[in-house]
Amino acid sequence: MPLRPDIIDILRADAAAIVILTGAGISKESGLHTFRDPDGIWARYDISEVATPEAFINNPDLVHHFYNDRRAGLLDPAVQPNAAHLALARLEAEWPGDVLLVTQNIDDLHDRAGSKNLIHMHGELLKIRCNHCDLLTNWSKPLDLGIPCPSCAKPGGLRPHVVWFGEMPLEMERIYTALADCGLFISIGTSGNVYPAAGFVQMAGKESGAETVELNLEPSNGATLFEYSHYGAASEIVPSFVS
Ligand code: BJW
Repeated sequence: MPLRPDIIDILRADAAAIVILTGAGISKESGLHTFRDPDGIWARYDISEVATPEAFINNPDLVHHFYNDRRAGLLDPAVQPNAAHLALARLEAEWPGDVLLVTQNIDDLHDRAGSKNLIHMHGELLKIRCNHCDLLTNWSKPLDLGIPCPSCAKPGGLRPHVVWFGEMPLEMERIYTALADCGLFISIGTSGNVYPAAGFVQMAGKESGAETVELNLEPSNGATLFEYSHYGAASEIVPSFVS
């Protein structure tokens, strides 16, 4: 259904709790690649070779190369939060009720834009963790197998702090609680291919009675599950929807 122009004002008056899910599309205009678009990351890499625990066991050098490249790309000074990231940070600061931003993105553009109540459900590119001692460390350099853990000093255990296929996304209990309590669920820049995130719209809408809105370049896999939708570039449609 086309977006109702007054919906955000009605919900603002009710101080409804909002849960926002973002995906790679929101960072596209900041200069980062999406995954499944024709020019996306999975057109250049085989998912099973870089984004599974088995890939890291079989070919850790390739997996480190993949994330080292993306880390360097994220740290390029030209890559900055765009108008959509900034609009969501403003919404959180100004909205009379709770706003939880759940991102599937491992970039830090929401953090840099100023969002505070933020969950990185698929991890963070600028963090690594040690498989031996579980230490989580901020990391902005290339990583390789030979680097010992800064805490336990053992080699070979450091890995990107990201969630691969078959691994449990982060902070799921907090996300499910927020979905059960929200009055509005907004999905932005995600193709709806990857679970459990692709199932959030049904939890918020059918199970919790929230209004559901999709803001994306094109209809996602789950487009028919949303009550309202608006299609276009995130940097244009997100600021105009939330302000
Ligand atoms: C624009 C735009 C512009 C372009 N403006 N828009 C059923 C239930 C539960 C699990 C499964 C299930 N069936 C299968 C599973 C397992 C699996 C899965 O989902 N597989 C599918 C392929 C079917 N899921 C998992 O393994 C997950 N773990 C798990 O399920 O644990 C058990 C569990 C069970 C029950 C409850 C809880 C847990 C883990 C998934 C890990 C995903 N990891 C990746 C890579 C790691 C991080 C990284 O390297 O970055 O995460 S895959 C990749 O896809 C990445 C992304 O976060 C994720 C989603 O991609 P996203 O963001 O949607 O990007 P695209 O490219 O697909 O879409 C971009 C969109 O933007 C497009 O629509 C464009 O049109 C649009 N766009 N420009 C606005 N300017």
